[in-house]
Amino acid sequence: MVKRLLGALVWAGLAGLAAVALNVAPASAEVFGQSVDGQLGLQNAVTPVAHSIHDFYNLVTAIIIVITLFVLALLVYVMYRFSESRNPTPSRVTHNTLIEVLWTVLPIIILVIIAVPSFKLLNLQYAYPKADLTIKATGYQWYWSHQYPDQGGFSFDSYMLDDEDRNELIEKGIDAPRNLAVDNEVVVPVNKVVHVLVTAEDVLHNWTIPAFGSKTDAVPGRLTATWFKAEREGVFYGQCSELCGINHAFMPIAVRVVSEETFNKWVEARKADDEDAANEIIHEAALALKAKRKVASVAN
Ligand SMILES: [Cu+2]
Repeated sequence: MVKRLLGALVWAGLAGLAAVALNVAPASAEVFGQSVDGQLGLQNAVTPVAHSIHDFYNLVTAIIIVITLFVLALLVYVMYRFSESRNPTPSRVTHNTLIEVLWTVLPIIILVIIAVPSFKLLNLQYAYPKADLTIKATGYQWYWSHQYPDQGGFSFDSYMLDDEDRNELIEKGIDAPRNLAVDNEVVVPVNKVVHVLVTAEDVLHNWTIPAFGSKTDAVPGRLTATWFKAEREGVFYGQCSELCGINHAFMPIAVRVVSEETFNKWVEARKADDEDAANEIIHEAALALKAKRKVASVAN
């Protein structure tokens, strides 16, 4: 009996691993910072926190699949083996010490296996390593305002682009995805620790970038925070993730990760209050990145 149980457990485990391998296949090796058609699993990770979230997600998914298949196998076996025709006289046994110990101890072990990496991840998310750059994000109905307090305190609003403005960019060769592209992107340097202080002026909003593993409620009258250290250049999109009214779906967040040199140039333009120059620097960075990707994909 115990041998059979173990056998079922091993099969469930193998099936679980296969399912996880299929499920977490990246959406596309090329696409970062947004979801793609037919995507399975999560958006590609670009920060230490996002990598840890993916590892934890894979672990928990594997455990869920193993348990589900194991219970399914037991149910099917019981329905077959102990049906009325195959087992007309039911057993009157009510206790089995070994099984009772197993179904108490095994779930405890599984919970500990989940709890250890879970608390480690929680700790990482709230570790806040020393900041190289601090940004303040304020949610409004229905746009975001971003401020750079340690770069002279300049600030700007980020509104979603309508189709007309998007097409203008697309004609210049710059990607501007629908419902994600904004007029003024948040710009940060690559491989630097960025703290984002988050708040709201009217109702609850939520500052979210899935590829960074960042998701923080923006609460009026309070300051919450998230941090990230982006490992690659590119543009990473997110959307307000706290239902905030009629245009909740239309207040996206775009974070452009650039080289330190480009970042400094952009900061100078922003400090000089020259929005056009700042956005020109962003557009150049976008085109350069696209050219680099094209060369890389041809080389592959
Ligand atoms: Cu909102």
